[in-house]
Amino acid sequence: MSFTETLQSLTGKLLADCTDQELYLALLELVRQKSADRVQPVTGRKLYYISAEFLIGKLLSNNLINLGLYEEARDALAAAGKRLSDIEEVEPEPSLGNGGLGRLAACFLDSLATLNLPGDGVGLRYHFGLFHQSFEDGVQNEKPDPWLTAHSWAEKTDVTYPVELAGKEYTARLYKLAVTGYEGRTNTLNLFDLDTIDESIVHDGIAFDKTAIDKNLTLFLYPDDSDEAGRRLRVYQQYLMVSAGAQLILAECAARGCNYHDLADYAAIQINDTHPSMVIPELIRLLGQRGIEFEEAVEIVTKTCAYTNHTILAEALEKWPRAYLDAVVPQLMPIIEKLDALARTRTEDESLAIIDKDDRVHMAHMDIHFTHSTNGVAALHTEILKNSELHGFYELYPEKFNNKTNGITFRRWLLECDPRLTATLEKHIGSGFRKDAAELEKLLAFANDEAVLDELTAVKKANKAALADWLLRTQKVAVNPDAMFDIQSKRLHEYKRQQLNLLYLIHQYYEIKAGHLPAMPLVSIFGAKAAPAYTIAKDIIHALLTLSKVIAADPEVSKWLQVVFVENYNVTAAEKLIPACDLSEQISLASKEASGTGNMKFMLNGALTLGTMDGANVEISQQVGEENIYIFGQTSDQVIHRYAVGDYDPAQWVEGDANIRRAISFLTGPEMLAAGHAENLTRLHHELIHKDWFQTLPDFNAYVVRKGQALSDYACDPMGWRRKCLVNIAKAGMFSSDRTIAEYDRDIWHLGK
Ligand code: 475
Repeated sequence: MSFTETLQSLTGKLLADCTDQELYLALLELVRQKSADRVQPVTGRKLYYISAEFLIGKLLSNNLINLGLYEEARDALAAAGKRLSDIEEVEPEPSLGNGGLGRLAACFLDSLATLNLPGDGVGLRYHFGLFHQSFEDGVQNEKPDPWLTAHSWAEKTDVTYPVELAGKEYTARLYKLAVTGYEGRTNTLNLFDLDTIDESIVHDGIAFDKTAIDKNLTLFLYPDDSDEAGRRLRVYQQYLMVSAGAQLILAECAARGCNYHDLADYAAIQINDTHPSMVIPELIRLLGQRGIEFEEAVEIVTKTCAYTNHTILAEALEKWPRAYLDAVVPQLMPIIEKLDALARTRTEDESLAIIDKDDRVHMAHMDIHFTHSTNGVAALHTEILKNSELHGFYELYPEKFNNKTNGITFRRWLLECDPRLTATLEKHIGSGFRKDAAELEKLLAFANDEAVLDELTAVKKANKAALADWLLRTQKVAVNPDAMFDIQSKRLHEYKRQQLNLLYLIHQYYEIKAGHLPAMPLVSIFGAKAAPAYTIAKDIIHALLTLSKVIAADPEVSKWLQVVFVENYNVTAAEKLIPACDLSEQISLASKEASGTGNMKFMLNGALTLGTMDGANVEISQQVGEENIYIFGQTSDQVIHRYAVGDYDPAQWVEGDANIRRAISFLTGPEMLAAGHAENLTRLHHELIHKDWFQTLPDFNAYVVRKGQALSDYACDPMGWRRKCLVNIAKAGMFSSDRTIAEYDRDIWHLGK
């Protein structure tokens, strides 16, 4: 049967007569059948990547690519007058993650299946992913973001497990979502849910009654945790995930012949940050029910589990008040107490205890004591964990600490999002890079080949035109595609310093007004969601939206400068933005961004990085060489020192520097107040002058200079710029998640053995 005939047999009609919706469902069914053919039996150790988030994004095109069906599908549809890109739009995006941590989990699943490794995900089937963001009157507005339709990728199964929450029994149901590898096997993402969830209890945006657990437990990805009921709900969610997950793991291993004593020969469990940490006591509890004594259970669990840390920000390290756990998971508390007592026999250092003197349970501490591996996600991050944040643990267990620098799947972040670049690369270096990312280095041979550099420039130009069309269609803004496209897209957080970019833009506004024209017109594009309760983050969004209006209304400035804030940044939007970027903003305060993965995506797509020596920027800089990246700002040692001394006073920087003073004052000046809200602008102004916890001001001048350099290189040395872009693409190979996963397997998991 031809591809067209296969699709027609699924729809029961000629393709030309089908709606996009019908074609979408037919393709979904086809993917389902083809991916089922690639399920393989498991032998030896199998990985369970347990994570509260899997930011998988839309799956249709990704699955078609991985199954080798993309071109056929596109051509068959085209022959019937249909466009695959229109059909992609029918699919709702599953936004089952907040940002980096969740997207990393999705990339890892892709690489596991591609490398033919047995590795499944375990998580929750949230009914609504991360909220849908819109801007109303310059302010972020949140609405639910449904993705579950009658026909969804996640298939309901008959498998259920009992889970006891606050003394009451609930039934967790398993849903399975096929994870296709590129020319590889099919693995599974196991998502748990309750049958009793009631979507109709959501009201006024994303508000809902937080007490009715049977109705709300899996309604939302991370409900707002700014009040107590919300935080408790998070514990409920986490326990549902780990208890059902642990029961699934034990059942699967038993079915393969495991007698529980040898669990570590059958399973490797990766704990993705602390959200799944309760899997440790839960497994000990379940092993106990199966006749295994506490001491042996501790040993088995330690051998089976490993922990990844994704952040050093203190507020993100989970510490649950003991009273919450007593209320929600009383069955775990005796075990956690015994683990605390056992940990205290290994060290006298009170700061390494699991239960502290204020009766808070430190989830990360439990992970480090009772797993065999703790890893950071980029070289600098792991060094900071070892030398400062987790230094006491490192002294106690040096052998447990290791680094696994993050990576991204090139199937989604190159083949799918940038078909033009993929085709150009293939023409010159063959298609080996699709499976072996290191082959991208072959491109270096063309670093001085003008024809190839011209082709790369043409690709970027076409991608920028495509982004301009998309912005016009979806955001109703027109941009000049001949300007330099500068993009900062990531979650809105003060440590990521969108406010530094904001101050730069204000600075440029003044410079242009004073007749100091930049080398190039600049379009500065932002994409970012702020947590609903994160006031200052929302103020930064407001300031950027307001500045965008002020500049647009000023013909003198708008010729040179435009600020665009893309609504509802998600994976789908990222796939449009990244291939069209010239300059990638990775400007976190050094020491604060554990790794970053957007930085890798932009580089792979031929953007140059403007960044601090933070997270994986350090490794990017090592890969490309300092002449092919724009680095600025304080080093992590300087930052850590400044925090240690504790004498940072932003007011001194404001007093001592006329440019800083001018830029900050503008926030509450007449232009901004006329276009925005005094409350938000004043609060942000106050925060920057009196607190500036993430040290924006000490890096301001270096940032202005370096960004000016990038603009003038782009404008005045196009050949040099293009060569730098080529080097960035060629050197991106090390940031493939295939490399990352191979390292996890080599050092931690030993799968299939
Ligand atoms: C880092 N999320 C990035 C990425 O390793 C890094 C924490 C608490 C509650 C909810 N979400 C979180 C994170 O900590 C997170 O996303 N961390 C990020 O992990 C993957 O690249 O630098 O910030």
